[in-house]
Amino acid sequence: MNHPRIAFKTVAAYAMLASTAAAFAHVTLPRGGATVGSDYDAAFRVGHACEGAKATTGLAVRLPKGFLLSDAQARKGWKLDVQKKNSGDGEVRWTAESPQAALPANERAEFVLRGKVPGTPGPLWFKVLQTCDVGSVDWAEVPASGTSTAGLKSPAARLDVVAQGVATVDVRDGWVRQSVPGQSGTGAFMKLTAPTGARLVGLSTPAAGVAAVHEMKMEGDTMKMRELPAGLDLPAGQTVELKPGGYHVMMMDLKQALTKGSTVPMTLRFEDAKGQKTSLDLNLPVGAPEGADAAAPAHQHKH
Ligand SMILES: [Cu+2]
Repeated sequence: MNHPRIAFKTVAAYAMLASTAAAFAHVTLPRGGATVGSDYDAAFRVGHACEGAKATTGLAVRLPKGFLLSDAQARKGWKLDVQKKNSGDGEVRWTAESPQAALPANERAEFVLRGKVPGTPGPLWFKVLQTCDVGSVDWAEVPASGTSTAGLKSPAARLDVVAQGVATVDVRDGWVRQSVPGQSGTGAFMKLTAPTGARLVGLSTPAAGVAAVHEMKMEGDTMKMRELPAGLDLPAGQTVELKPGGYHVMMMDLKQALTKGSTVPMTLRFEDAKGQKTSLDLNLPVGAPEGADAAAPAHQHKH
């Protein structure tokens, strides 16, 4: 399916979005999750976050219920306080003992703790208070439904507890570009990671008559998009990004204008190498999230 005229319009709009969206250094855990009941090293990635601050001076991780802490890694020059509870919650706190030990704004670091994850699958949310020489950020927002943190200003760090032997696909930062009345199509974007490899073979949404995965390619001097007939390959452990100007979910025959702030339900269907089929229900927010272009490597460490 070629529709170059739409492509040109959307590309222009994307370029504008990219230049206005601010990069944001969220506190995150690595993708891929943890298997039910396993011992897990939670390595929190911390970057610069506090407005106008020069360094991060403290990090306090509130442990979610069901996560049984066994250990926390000490940091040189940092005081470690561990408040352990048998019920599984509690807190681990690192505090820089001197300005020299603090984490400079232009550096990133991992803060590691270890514990046992629950025996039932589902997301675990670790709320993290990041304290700086000036101000603090509480990474404590949890989505009202689903697991997408897109649109949240200061999301908690998410850990997916996954069932053993089930091919799961991690979906992050999903969003749908808003549309105006009369507009027939728009795009949806997200980051997909399949720990053991999979293929995105289909998708559907009640918001559009047709939804398909497209790629964008220059043909001569024309940007064209076309449907990927065999679906989108998700190599094991690699994050594949659907983003403006690249792979995207093309939504055609929109049922109505998609306004910023609303959400769009979408079902993704996957198939693994053995032919096993899984599906995933998402609720994608409409509107480019703050930091929508943060995935571009050049922007990642900037404030
Ligand atoms: Cu398209």
